[in-house]
Amino acid sequence: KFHWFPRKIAELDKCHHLVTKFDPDLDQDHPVSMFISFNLSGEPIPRVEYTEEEIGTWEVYSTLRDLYNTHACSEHLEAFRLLERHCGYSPDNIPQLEDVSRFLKEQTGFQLRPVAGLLSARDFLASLAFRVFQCTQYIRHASSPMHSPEPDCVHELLGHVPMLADRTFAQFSQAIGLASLGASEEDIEKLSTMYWFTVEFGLCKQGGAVKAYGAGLLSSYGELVHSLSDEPERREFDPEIAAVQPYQDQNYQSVYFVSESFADAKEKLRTYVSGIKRPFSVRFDPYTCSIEVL
Ligand code: H2B
Ligand code: FE
Repeated sequence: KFHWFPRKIAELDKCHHLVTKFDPDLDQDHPVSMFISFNLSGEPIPRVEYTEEEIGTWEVYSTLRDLYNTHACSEHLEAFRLLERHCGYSPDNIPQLEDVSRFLKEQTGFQLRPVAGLLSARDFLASLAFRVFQCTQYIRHASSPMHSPEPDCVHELLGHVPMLADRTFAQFSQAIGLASLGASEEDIEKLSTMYWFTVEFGLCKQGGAVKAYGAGLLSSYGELVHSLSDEPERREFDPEIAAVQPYQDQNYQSVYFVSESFADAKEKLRTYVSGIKRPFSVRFDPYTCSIEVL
């Protein structure tokens, strides 16, 4: 007997279990709470009119943007330029998820779906199997513009979105999602830890240097600097090891994993996933956006 999982994209409507409840005081002024539960039936993602204070918080954009030139991987930099040209990415504008989702759909087939906060690992990973990224639409509180304990649109739009525009990275993300479908609690825990050390805090080699591709790094000025400094330990990416490595969610990581390339990371992930025991295998059918169970 295995855990229920979505087989059609519409069933992602059942994958919206929030892990942490919103602080009701913060929630009130976040218009997103009114439309968190709409489906993927092709309706556009509602546009949000952000307040002046919120747009003020978004200005961390400029500080991060400057650091990307030396610290971000080339895939991120390249996509960022396109997002600035086509999706309203700029220091004084918070891009709209609908515009970004359309862009990603064209680049890699990924699409965004607005979500009200931190989801359970199982639900979050399941959506990746369908190339759906569940994305917050609200912005961190103005009192701490440089840090957010939960995902917010600074983290999603500056960290995750540019990477999801890369073909190989998109395949890597979907592969983690497919591996999670119907997996045991223990395997979900391992996949989610591996996700942490790659998609969130991963580093990669590029032209003789080490660069950042993890969204947790690319949305945090302090940790981005720290990750490439002399302080932390850097190890070669090995999914077996990354899946059980203890991690920090209160402080900067003391260990980072460095991939040779996304193609190499994808290949290593494939080997790792083939060792996960499930009484069935799955395949994504891109024509129907559904999961075939074999
Ligand atoms: N939920 C949301 N809304 N955004 C995320 O980035 C996220 C999540 N990441 N739930 C997940 C958990 C991640 O930490 C892994 C899979 O546990
Ligand atoms: Fe994230």
